Amino acid sequence: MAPMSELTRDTFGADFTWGVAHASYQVEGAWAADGKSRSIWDTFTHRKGKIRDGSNADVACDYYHRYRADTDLVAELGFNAQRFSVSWPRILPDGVGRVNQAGLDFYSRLVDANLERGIEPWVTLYHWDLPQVLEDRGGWVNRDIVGWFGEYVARVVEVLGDRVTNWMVFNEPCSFIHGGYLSGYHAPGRRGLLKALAATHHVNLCQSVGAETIRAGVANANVGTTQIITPMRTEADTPAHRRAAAVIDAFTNRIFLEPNAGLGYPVDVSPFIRPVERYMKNGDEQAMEVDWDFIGVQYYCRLLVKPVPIPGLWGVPWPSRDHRQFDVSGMGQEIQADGLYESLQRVNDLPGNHRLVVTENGVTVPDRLVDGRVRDIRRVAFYQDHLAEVARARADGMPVDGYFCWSLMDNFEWAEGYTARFGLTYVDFDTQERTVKDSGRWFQQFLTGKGARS
Ligand code: IFM
Repeated sequence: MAPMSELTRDTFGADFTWGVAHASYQVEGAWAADGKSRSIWDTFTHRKGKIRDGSNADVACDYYHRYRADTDLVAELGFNAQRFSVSWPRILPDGVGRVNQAGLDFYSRLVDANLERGIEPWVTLYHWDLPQVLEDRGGWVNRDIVGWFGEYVARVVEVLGDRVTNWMVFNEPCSFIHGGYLSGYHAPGRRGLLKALAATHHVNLCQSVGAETIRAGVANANVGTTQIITPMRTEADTPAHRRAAAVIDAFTNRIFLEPNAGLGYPVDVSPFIRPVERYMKNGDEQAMEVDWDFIGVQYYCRLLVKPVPIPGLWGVPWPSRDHRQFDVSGMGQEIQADGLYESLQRVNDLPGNHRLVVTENGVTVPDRLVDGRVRDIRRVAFYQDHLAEVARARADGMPVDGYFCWSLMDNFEWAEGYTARFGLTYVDFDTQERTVKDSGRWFQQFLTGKGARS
């Protein structure tokens, strides 16, 4: 593999997309402005004890009001794409039916702000902020959501489809289903295997409803979705370890990747997956198949899996900090760049002609603003190492044609609140002042040849 010092922007080709990513609830704030209704995250964060620092995203980065200046920053740093998500409760405050024009207007202005600066907007339709009114009707556990979601997507596409080409249906189904419906660690805070399996199936059906609705409304659409890919490792190579890793892998990766690729659910791997069949109707297996233009690969870490004493049934993912051989992020995630290559390869190996885009990759490290500067050298090294893996994947023939940093700026990190900073830009959440970190300047230098700090 070529060391990063030998890589330049040109290594990735002239058509490569260089972007930054963020999500509505994490940055927008304006939680009750201009006709928006509550999302499940508004409800969840306003409950005691759910968020590590007791915070919420009522204001967050105030991107709803500052998106123009923030989009200037995207351009200044040399990126040519900005990935953002649409908040369903801004568009349809009742979940379905009545349209909130002010909500649509916001995203329309945001799209224009990108295009005026020569930045391609990449739109995610769902990044976890379900309208609370729909959660009250069962949320992702209720199969009616397939129709609700189709209606929502159609409303967004009608307005943005004349200017937006690049679409992603979901952000990381595994994260919001496992967090929201299995462990209850994320909104809406429900717990239970059957709830999680029902939600998984409905999301998989919505993947194809979303893709079809976009294609019906947008000429030349580039249609994808995003998946978090978590490679599994074991401490030892025993049958019990391998079995545990296979079960966790099926639950975490395969159950979300394979149905859309026409491979069905991996029900034979574990009796904990088979109950998903309770939620399937005739024709669902075909209905879930999607011919993606691209699949967005999101990679943060690998997991170390240990078997637990229920022979052959289950395993436990275990953060690698026990392992002591890898650096770990501020959230205890193993930093191991070749896991990105492995993740790309895995998605590339699925049936279909999809291209690959790294739609999220980034790290939280303990940032400190000292004398107007954040010297986040570990984040710079992280990006260099991971970009080298993208270059390696391309050199080996994988069709990877874009890379999005998570994230443009520090923002609300779900249950971690504001304790975990992922940005290329430091945000002072009291004043809303932005300070580009050394990692942002490194990207600027890499992408434009100007601006790096010594
Ligand atoms: O902040 C999240 C994002 O919303 C989804 N992917 C992982 C990021 C970092 O944890």
